[in-house]
Amino acid sequence: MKRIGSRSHLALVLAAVAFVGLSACRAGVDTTSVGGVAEARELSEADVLAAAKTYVPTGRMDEYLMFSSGGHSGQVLVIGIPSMRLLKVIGVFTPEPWQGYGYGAEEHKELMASGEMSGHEITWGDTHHPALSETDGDYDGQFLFINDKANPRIAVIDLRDMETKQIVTDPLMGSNHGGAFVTPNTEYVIEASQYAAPLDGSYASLDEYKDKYRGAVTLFKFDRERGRIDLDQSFSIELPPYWQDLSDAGKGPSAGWMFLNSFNTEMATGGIESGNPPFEAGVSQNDMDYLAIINWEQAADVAAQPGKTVTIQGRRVIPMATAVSEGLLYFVPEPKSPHGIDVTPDGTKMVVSGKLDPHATVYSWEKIQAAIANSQFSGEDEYGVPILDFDAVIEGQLELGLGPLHTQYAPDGMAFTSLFLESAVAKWNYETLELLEKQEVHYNVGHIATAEGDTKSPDGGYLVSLNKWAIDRFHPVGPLHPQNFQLVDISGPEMALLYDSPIGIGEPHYAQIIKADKLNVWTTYPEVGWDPHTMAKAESAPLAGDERIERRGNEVHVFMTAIRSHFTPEHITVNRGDEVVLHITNIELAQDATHGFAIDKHNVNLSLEPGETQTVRFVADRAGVFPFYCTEFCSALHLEMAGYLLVK
Ligand code: RUQ
Ligand code: CUA
Repeated sequence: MKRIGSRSHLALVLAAVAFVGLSACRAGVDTTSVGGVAEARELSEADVLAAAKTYVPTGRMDEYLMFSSGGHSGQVLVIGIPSMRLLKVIGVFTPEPWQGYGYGAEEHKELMASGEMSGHEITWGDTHHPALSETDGDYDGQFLFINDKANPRIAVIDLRDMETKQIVTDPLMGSNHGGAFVTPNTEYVIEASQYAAPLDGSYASLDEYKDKYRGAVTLFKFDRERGRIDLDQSFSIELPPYWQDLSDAGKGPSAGWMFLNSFNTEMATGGIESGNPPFEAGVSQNDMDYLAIINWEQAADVAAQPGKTVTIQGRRVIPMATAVSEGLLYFVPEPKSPHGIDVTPDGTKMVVSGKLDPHATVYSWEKIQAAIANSQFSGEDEYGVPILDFDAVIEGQLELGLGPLHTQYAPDGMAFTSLFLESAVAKWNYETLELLEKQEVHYNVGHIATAEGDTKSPDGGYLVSLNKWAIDRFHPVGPLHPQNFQLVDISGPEMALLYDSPIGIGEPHYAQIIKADKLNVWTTYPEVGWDPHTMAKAESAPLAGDERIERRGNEVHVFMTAIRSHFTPEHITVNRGDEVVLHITNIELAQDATHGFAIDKHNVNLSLEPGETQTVRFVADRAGVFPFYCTEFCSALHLEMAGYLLVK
């Protein structure tokens, strides 16, 4: 870390601004002046400056919001920048009790059930890459998508209420990684497989790897009106059994195309226990792997033509041979075990960095197009995919340092690349291919995110380094260390580390940072009786005066309202074996007047936000007396906001 100026110099500088007249003394420390506090806390001038740049006084708001993956927590984190304050943990693939997500509401049960895979209920996810929806290559603040690497799925979050609305599965893939990424107008949400497996989900021995195992990329069609992915309009493209990694969509001149890198072009199958080379060695033999260049716009046309696709596990798939014959799929060599692929803001260049190669390789879109037009191929791979000539399509290579992974952008040709092995961020210019500076980070940086960094007009200003290890940065909390998000000031000629932000759930991978004023977030639901699942007022929502209990055969329907500080009704009496259906509306529209609804010993807990209505259905299978109560401290008489479920 850079330390500017000596302590005595600092004291002089700060003494000038100190509030001398009223200084109070605590053991000889002047706690009423900046200089006194800085001296007592041993803060350098750079420290005080960093604090001043990140401190957001009470009542003021952050300039940006960062949406970060929550890693294997399965959730999404919302963090303010520059304060780095955690604002929300959005329940996505994992139940989240405070939000009542996955604890009783029928709507959430359906959502969770839609994420079942191979007949298993899955209650976690490994979220890697959040993607904000875009309009004309710019974040539009409407939706957020995120992938689950472990169980190939994509979730859709509506940014009006920041709640998960949809989970779709990708049964073709064994696991996924290259996504979520969106096309410039969010026509498609893209997802690519990682570890190859048979697309039809069947068993195949590893001896048949080259024949039966496959990769794939799926283009999920997004219906912006409905705010949902439309599986009927979605399709996949079959790929060789390389392990696909990250992807990015073209923009500007490269709009309509996408880029997807891969490793394990060796098609190693591991087996250390039988004396075979372990994956880590087998997968890293080739000096070059392949960057896939895919014409998604034309692929969408091909997918719509009769006879051009096959159906596998209910999904439309363009076979590899068709992708080649239709000119949808090309490869270009990329150095060694690449990880990140990031298209420049103007869409003219594609930057690839390889874990085992110290360079950033910069491809020219113009040269790629020319090579495709002139069939300038250096050969084809084992599956007949044409390989463009490497030297014909690169703009150049720049040595950045050890273990370059991911690149983010700022204005004026500035690029920032994480260096995993060096624990540093390299700043360079992608126009002139000059390395400008490096900033140490702590430690083992994976992704980095810059403000509006994936748009056609990045803002610069801030960079967040999402570090894999924290080691000595925080007070120990046991062998499992917090994750460390480090905020870096990139507004000046030199980068400056501003803040360490421990994250108590892991392991976050990627994040995107959006200007806060682009978001249009609701502070209450628009109307009383709102169903966040359909994003409309529910016909069936009980309103004030509608409260009642109706028996329909074995079903007991309870129409309940919640308001500070009571539920109506307060007594629910049923017989053992009855099916209880609770319809509950929070009939208040006051900001922050959220009521919870928990039934003891039934694993039910709802969060009824202002205006919200929800339904819970369960069988009263045990006789007894079960209090129910509001779990949010909503008023002075919150403890009185309770009732009894009496099961006879
Ligand atoms: S990963 S640390 Cu995006 Cu899943 Cu690179
Ligand atoms: Cu409602 Cu406490």
